[in-house]
Amino acid sequence: MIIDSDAGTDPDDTCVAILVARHRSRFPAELMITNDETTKWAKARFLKALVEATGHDIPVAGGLPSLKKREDDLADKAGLSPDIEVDRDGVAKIIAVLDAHPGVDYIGLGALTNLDAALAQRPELAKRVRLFQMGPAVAGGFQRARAQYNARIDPGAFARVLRQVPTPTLIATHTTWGNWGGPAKLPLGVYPDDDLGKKLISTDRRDLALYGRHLAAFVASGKDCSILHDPATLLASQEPELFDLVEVDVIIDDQGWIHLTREACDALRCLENGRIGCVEKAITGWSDPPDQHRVRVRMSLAAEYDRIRARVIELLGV
Ligand SMILES: [Ca+2]
Repeated sequence: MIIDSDAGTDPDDTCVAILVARHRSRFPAELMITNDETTKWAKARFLKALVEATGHDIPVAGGLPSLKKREDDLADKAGLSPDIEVDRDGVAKIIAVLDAHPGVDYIGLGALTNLDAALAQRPELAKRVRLFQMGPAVAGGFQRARAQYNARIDPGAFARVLRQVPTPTLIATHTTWGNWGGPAKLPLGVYPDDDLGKKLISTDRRDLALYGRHLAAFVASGKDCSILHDPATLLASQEPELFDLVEVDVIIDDQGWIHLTREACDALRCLENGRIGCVEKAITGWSDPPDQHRVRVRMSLAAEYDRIRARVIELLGV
């Protein structure tokens, strides 16, 4: 397993790193690599310190710097990323892990810049990648005007990787499906004043305390909560029964949107009542997708929010 994370902005990646470090037999990660990285490797420094705080050991390496050339991130500004040395050869390490195994679960929690670079060097390794990717959003079914963050940060890399690896699993949860007037408190949200948030902010455990400080900094930056998108994506690799998954053909465009093909719309319409609520707007407002490469994907139509949240809390050992 490889975890490709943009830890240091939204604390949901922080949660994943703790889960993986504490449960090596369940999540056999051989590498954590960073994407959307800063020019000072703040994300790798943060992840390395976080893994160390769990009392376990997983190799951490910095990935390619973000196209945005950002100097720091939220965790760095909040003083959570110590000035330590980190490996910066993440792409070479991805290749080494893929070379060593016939199949590797690749947990994509941000941009796909690193995997794209690895596959550009060694395209024959694509068939070994079992990709579980958080996002993206379906065109016509997302409330925001811009494509989902993980896809738009490096949309070329995103499209190339999804076209190369065998049937990627794309995990969307409530906000990625559009956030059309959902409940006031999101079921996968971690709020500073809910049961989990309060424990994180008052804990003595070093790893959870870092998560709590990160959450506090995130909320202070203007967000209501951190949503457990990334832990849900990690769980999808081991417990797919927590999701309603369907296999369809889609088009990935150059901005990071996915478009349903006509055949995908027809197949989705044939599903039982209630299963396609999350893509209903995309289906009713459907128009011809751009004429590009078709990609077979497995995408989530629903997620067992309460079970996912309970599982995360159990595995955190809060
Ligand atoms: Ca992330």
